[in-house]
Amino acid sequence: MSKYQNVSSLDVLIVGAGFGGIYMLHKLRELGLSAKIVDVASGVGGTWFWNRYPGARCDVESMFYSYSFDKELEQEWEWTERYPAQPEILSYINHVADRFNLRPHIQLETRVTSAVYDETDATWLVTTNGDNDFSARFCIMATGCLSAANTPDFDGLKNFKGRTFHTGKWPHEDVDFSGRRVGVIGTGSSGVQIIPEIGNQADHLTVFQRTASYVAEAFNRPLDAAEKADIKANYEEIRTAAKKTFGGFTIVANDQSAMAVSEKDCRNKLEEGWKAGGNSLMASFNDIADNEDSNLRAQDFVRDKIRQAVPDVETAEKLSPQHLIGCKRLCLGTNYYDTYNRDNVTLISLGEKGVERLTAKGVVADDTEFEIDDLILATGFDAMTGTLSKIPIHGRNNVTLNEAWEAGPRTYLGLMTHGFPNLFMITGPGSPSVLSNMLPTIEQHVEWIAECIGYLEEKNIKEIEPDLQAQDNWVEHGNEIASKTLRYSCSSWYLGANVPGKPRVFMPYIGGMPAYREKCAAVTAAGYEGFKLA
Ligand code: N01
Repeated sequence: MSKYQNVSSLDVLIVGAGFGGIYMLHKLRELGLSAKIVDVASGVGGTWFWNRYPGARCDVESMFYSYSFDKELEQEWEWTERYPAQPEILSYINHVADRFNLRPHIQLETRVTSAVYDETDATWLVTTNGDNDFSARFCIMATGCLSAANTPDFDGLKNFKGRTFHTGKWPHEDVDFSGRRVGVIGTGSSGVQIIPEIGNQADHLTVFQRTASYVAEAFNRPLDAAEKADIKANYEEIRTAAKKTFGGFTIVANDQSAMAVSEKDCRNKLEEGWKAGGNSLMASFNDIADNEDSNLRAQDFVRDKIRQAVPDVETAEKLSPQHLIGCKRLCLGTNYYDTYNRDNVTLISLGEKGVERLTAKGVVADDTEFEIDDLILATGFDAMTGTLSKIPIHGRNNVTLNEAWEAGPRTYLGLMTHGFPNLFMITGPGSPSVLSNMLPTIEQHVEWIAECIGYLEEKNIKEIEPDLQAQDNWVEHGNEIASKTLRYSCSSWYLGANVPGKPRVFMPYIGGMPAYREKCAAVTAAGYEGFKLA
C-alpha cells in the first residue's frame, strides 16, 4: 500500500496561513493555479494566531504593518492605535481571508509531517497528520521567521506543579493571574510586553532576567481620524518612499553621525527620537547601529532614562544593559521600567548559573528557591529555521534540508536552496526578513515567487533550482557584510545564539531592502540568473 493516502493533486501547496501564506494564495489564485494552504493552527494568522499573550503588540506602526496590494482594502480597514495589538492584527488577517474568498482553499488543523521531492516527476509529495496528503508541482514554505517557540531545557521543568505558559503558544481563553504568584523568565520583546500586564494583575511577579534589554518607550496612542485620512490620501507616496529605506520603514533617519555633533546636541536629538516613540530612537542618527562611539552615546542615553525611571539604584543597575544598543532587536515597551517600582514586582538578575532548576514549587536561581504559582516562559523562538527544521524535507538524492543546512542555512536570495527544486521560502534566511518591515517584505517575496511561477508556466519549464555557485556567492556576500556590522558581535537570535547547539550564522540578509529588491529584480530580468531551469 502506498504510504500516501487520499492524495490531492495541486499546482502549489503553501505551508502556513500567516501574512505570507495568505497573500501567496491570493496571488496564485489570480494566476489561475490550483493552490491550497495547510496550517496546523485552527485559524489563520500565523505568528499572530499563537502570540496572544497579554500585551502582545506589533512594534511597526499599524498603518504600515498592512498589505498594500489592494487599494480598496487599504482604504476600508480602520486601524485604531498607532501600534496594533494582537487581536486587531488577527481581525485584519481574518478580514483579508474573507474579503478575497480564500477560506475554501485553506485547510487548518493540519500538520505537514514530511515533504519529499519526486525527481522523476518534478513534484513534491507532502504528507500530513490528517487523512489527506498532497502532490504539488511547487511547494511554498510560508512558515514564518518567529513561529517555533523556544522552550529551554530547564532542569526539572516537568516537576513544576503550577501552571506553565509560553508567550509564543498562549492559550485562547483568558488567563487570570489575580491573586497569584507569577514568575516570568525572559526579558526580550515578549517579556517586555507581558511583564507590565502581569505586574498589574498578579499578587506578586518575579522576573528572572538573564540579559537586560534596551527598551524604548513606544508612546502608543489611539489614531485620530484626521491622521488616518491623511495617510490614506497619501498611502502610495509614503509606501514608495519607505521602500527606499534600509528596512522599508516610514521612519526617516537623521542623516548625520552621532559623533558629528556635541554631546549636548547629541542628547537633544536622542531625546527627540525617544519622544517620537519606538524605533525612532535608533533613527536619531545614521550610525548608531554601525559606529561603536555613536552607539555608546545612545547606550548612555537609555541607561540614564532607566535611572530616571527607576529610583532604586540597585534595580536600575540590574536593568541597565551593557551590550551594544540595536545589536539585539530593540524592544518597545509601555511602562516597562516603571513596573519595577511596584511593590509586588521583584527583579532577579540571573548570575552565571542562570536558572538552576525548577522544583515542584518554583524556580531555583542564585541558590534560592522562588516559590510561584504560575511560570511564564518568554524565552523566544528557534528563529528563522526552527519551523522548517521540524519538517522532514527530502530534496534531490533524498538529502534532507537539515543535512543541507547542518552548518547553518544556505539559500540563494533567501528564496530557494540548492538541491530542493521547486521549493520556495517566504522571508527565508538569507533575505532581509526580520531586519525589515515584514509586510512590504512579504509582498516583495510573494510577488517575486508568483512572477517566477507564472514565467515557468508560460515557458513550460518544469523545474527551477538555484545553482550551487550562485548560492555560495550569495551566502558569502551575506556573511561578509554581516561580519562588518556591530550586530554580529552579540548573542542574539539573529545569530541563532539563543538556542544551544544551533550553528552561529547571521541568518537575515543585512544589505538592506533597496539593494535586495534591486538584486531580485536583476535576477528576474536576466532570465532567472543563478537558477537552473529545466
Ligand atoms: O524572544 P527573545 P522574544 N535562561 O529571544 C531569555 C519578535 N517579537 O519572544 O537575552 C534564561 O528576544 C533571553 O535571555 P538572553 C521580535 O522580533 C516582536 O522576546 O538570551 N533566560 C531573553 O531575555 C523579537 O526580537 C514583538 O540572555 C533565557 C528572552 O528569554 C522576537 O520576536 C513582540 C533562556 C528571549 O528573548 C523574539 O522576541 C514579541 C534561558 N535558558 C516578539 N533562554 C513586537 O512586535 C532564553 N532566555 C513588539
